[in-house]
Amino acid sequence: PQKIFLADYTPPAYLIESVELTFKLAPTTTRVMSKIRFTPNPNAASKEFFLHGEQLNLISASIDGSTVTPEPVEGGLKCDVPNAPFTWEAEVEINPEANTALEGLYMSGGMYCTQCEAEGFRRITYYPDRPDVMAPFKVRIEGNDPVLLSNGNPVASGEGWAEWHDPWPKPAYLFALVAGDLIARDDSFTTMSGKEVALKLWVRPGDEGKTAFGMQALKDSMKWDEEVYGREYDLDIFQIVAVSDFNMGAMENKGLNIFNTSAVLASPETSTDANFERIEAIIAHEYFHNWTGNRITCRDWFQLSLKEGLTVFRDQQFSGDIRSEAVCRINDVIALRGRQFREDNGPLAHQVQPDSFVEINNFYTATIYEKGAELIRMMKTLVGHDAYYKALDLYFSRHDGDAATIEDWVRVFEESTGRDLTQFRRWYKQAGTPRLKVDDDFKDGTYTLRFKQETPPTPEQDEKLPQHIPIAVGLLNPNGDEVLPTQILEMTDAEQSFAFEGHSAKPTPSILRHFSAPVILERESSAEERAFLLAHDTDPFNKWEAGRALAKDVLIAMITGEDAPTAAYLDAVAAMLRDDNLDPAFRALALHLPAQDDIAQTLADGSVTPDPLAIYNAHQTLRQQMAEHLQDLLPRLSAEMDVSEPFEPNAEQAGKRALGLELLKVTTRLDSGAAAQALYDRADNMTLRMGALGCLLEARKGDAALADFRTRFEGDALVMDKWFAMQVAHAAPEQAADMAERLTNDSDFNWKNPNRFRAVFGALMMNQAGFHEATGKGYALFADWLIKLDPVNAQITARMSTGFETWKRWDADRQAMMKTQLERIAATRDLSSDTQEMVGRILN
Ligand code: BAL
Ligand code: ZN
Repeated sequence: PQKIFLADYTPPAYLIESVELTFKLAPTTTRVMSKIRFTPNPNAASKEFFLHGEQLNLISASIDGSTVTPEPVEGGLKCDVPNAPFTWEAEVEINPEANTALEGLYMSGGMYCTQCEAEGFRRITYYPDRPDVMAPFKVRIEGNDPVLLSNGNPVASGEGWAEWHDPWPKPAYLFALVAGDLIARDDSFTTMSGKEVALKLWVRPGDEGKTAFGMQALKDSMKWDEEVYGREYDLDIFQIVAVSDFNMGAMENKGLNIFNTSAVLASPETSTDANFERIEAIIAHEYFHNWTGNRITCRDWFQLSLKEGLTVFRDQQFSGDIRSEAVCRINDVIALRGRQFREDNGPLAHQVQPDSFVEINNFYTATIYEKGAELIRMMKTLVGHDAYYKALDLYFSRHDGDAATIEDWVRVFEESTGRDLTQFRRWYKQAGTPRLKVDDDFKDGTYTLRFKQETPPTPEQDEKLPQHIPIAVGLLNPNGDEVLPTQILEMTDAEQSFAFEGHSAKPTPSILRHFSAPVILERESSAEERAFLLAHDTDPFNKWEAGRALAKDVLIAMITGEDAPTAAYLDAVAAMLRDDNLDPAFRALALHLPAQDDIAQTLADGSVTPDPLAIYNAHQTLRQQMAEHLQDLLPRLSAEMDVSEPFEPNAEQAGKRALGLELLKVTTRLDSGAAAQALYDRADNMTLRMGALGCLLEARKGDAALADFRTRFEGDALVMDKWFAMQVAHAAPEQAADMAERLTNDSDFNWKNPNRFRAVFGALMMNQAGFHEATGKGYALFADWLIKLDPVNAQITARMSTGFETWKRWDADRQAMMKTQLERIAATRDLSSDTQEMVGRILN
């Protein structure tokens, strides 16, 4: 496979004035007719006419009406063309039914759908499939399906045909087509300038009952983007389609978003609170792309974070505004640490703006998305609220209609705010998570914080320069009163001190409030100080962080055989739980133990080889100690968390359920699952049902509930995904791989469906002690299935190969076993370039 370099970017040789496509749909022999008006690009040096094309059967081609015979070349075709505007026409045949990669035009359960980002359009017809070639599209679809959809506004339709027109120039990756037997939830939205927009959420018959929440989330998103960013929708209609076989969560095609069913269908009986929250965020995310991604798109795929980082940041803001900001921020940071820090501290670490790639599909990563969002957040913190929105206004007005770059984005901020962001640009170009070491000093009333920053080497980047880090700091006096409200310290040097004068006693610092930068804070701290901050910090993020740090101290001390501050932790948790002024959602988060992966990474960071079983056992022990310590509190608190009102997926009810279920986990350690079984039996919503089932599985008492769960939900694919995933997620370490294997033999294990494959193998990856079980059977099983999936769906295979990305973290035996499996995958005949790239990078 060939590497592509950012430095090699050249403008397209030809631009497009208009595109007309006609689809004659047939499952194995779809014909696509294209009529494209090209014009030479005056800014391009090259005059070579190259069109991308993969797996296409060219039937005919002509230029200005004269038949031509293009030259087939690697990845497409070339042709001699006039040195003036011309019309290219072509007819190709494609086979949607044979398309298991789910890129381009494919079939999902008898319905036609498309996925074109990043490079799927070249599997539909010959085209300059690069994001900087933008054009308005007219599409005619002919087919037997009752519903025929494409981007933009409907023009006309009749029996067996429909025509669509998208007036907004767009790159091919935003093209979409859907045809099938679908049913719509209809609604409408009046934009801020009074324009009526028709809204349609299309699903398969039978799923209509799961569309109300998604529609409401869409309307909330449209309103929010008007109110907060001044962005109005720009077509007569906005449509969402739910599809069962989909590689991603969802896709922001102009005016016609296509969603994985798991990211849009919701009902209380089948979806958990976490599902509702995720669905709301993804609907918002895809909708927000209409401006940050579609109206302003990316010049090339090295700029992917331009649209993804910004759009994730916007969806995080949205969720924070309509739910609890503090709880959303904590959850976002948990996800960032769990995925992005793991990536950034292993062989797959890469820049937010990469310099090169082989397969762009491999760069839809937590670094591009979540770290990218953190960079936007830091820019906002540095310039302030008003300046941020002023810069965004300039970005939208200056770059509307452009295929822009990250450099364009940063320059807008510089020009709008007058700040020099030269050093800040390093965040886009330096991979790796900075370590921020802090110590302090108190003398003559002056309190001093001394910071040192260092970013460890990452692949192909040994040397790192200091980053521009916004550090939000507050100070508390010994009584727990805040004596310095949050200030933003700007660290730009490798070492830097900040002094705070006029303190009569040494204050306690609250550092990196709100997680103001994506760094790992390293500070020696006592259990007393952590407990003090958990009790008194006014910043909810750092209040939670103090409890988490204390829990980590306990777990790590248990593992390394040192004195664990268990009593201090348990007392602090009990005090926090008793505080009825605290949001139940916050208390639930504070009760949640740090992930086992997080503990492993912290140990490895400190040059201690982690033992997955020892980490698992420490978790178990601490949970048991928690149960014994908290048992007096449990009955009252659990009763208070009962929600008597009808189910609503709002933050308030969800918070109560979350805390109730955290308490149930604790209770289950004392009653062997009696309360969990009772809850399972009376649960009328999926949040409680699944929470109770999880507890029963942990107590190894889940057989009856599991059987009942299957009987209830056998025909519901999304719920059956949960049934598969939970059994692996909650399996004991020595049983997880066997369980996964057994489930692959289940008649409902439809492994070509990405959701089902991920349910089993995603859960195995996440069950750390199970995946890393000492005999290596988890590794072997996982590799077997990646090898099997690769020829069917390379994108999912490559993405899931990240299960092996931590291999260098573990002991010599495990390293050797993981390496053996990685090499076995790498040696597979005809391995996709996607998986080759990933496995190669993991091994290096
Ligand atoms: N653009 C791919 C799906 C998403 O990030 O919205
Ligand atoms: Zn996105």
